[in-house]
Amino acid sequence: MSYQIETFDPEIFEALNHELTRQNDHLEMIASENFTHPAVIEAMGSLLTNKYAEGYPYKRYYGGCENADRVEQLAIDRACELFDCKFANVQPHSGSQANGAVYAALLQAGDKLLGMDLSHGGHLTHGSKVSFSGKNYHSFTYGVELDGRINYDKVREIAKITQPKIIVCGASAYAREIDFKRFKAIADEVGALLFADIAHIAGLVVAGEHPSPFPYADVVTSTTHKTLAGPRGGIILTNDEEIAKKVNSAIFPGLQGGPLVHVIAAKAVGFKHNLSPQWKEYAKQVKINAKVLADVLIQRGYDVVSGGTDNHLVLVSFLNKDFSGKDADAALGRAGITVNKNTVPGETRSPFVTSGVRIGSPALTSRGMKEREFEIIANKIADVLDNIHDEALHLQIKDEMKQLAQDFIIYDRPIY
Ligand code: DSN
Repeated sequence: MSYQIETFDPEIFEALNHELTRQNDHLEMIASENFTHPAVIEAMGSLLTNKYAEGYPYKRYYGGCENADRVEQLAIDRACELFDCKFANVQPHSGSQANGAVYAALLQAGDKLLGMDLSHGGHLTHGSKVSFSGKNYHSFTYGVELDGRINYDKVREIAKITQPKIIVCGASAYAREIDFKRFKAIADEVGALLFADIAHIAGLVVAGEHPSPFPYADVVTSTTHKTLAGPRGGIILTNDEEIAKKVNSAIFPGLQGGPLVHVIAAKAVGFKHNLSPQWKEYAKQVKINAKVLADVLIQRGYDVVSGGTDNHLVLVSFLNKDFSGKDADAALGRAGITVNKNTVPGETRSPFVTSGVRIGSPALTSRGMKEREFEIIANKIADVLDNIHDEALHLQIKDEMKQLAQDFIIYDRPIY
């Protein structure tokens, strides 16, 4: 098959082909990455990229939006059906944009927010001082205990002292269930709004494999590309009409201009995928696979934070080892297994070095891998970590992992 890009821009085409080889040959275990449905990629590569559609369906600032209206309304309706809520904004270009819009809608500059500390598994946009969320607002943080779990009594104590206007729950590196009901009770007690960022777990939530933030959270955001396996982008959900109106104004014209109509189409296609009966099986398998990973690593003597996982990821701590998360990330990379270095509870090293890695199951589960493959891979991860300086072994494992990966190919071309 030939593509226009092949002859029009051979340099980019070559990079795309190398990326196809990388995605097929390596084992992708970054917990926030996934393989999207080829139909999602088709929608993203469609002619809808040509259209300006500022505004919202049937209330646009430009003509010729009838197809954009249909596409966006379908995305909204499917998002509401999927998350069982009344209002959805599908225009955020990313999860960070979605979070920024929630703050812009519900806070004034300088207002207090309470979110999970980035180094404890939270997110930059949950109040980190290097992000707009910590620069524009007065942010406070809660964290996890040394056992890797949120202590809800402590969150309550901090909330009572700091009196935030909004409490953010949700995480990027937390392996246990989030108790939205407890967060809501704390928020109610201090008169705060509850904002749940479910970017990491949304794919599990919609399958009933993690409790839903509704009806507890006042507003919910997610990315669409992590466990949801859709296109790269964000969404904002709520059951509150007033909040929905404020959020819509905060996204457009507050923070963004023209929506990415091609990406909104891809979100709609992704939601259709999430609404299919097969999705529930997928989400179940994501959790089973993560648990196999945790169990094997524990059997092999590794310190799995919080002693296991309830979701799609496992955090492994090397606090008691003479190598860092950065060393482990590099060694696993040499072995064809892509993970990311991550801070862990009780961290002693810098955020660039860290004492842990975060390993996720969503992407390989999308490739069709199950318990058997995860057991093999988890043992290979342990082999690499046991022999962190043995580069020859890492390269040998890379060949073995490439062989394994060949039986689970999703894409046979870089463009759909
Ligand atoms: N960068 C994402 C993650 O890896 O969790 C969060 O935005």
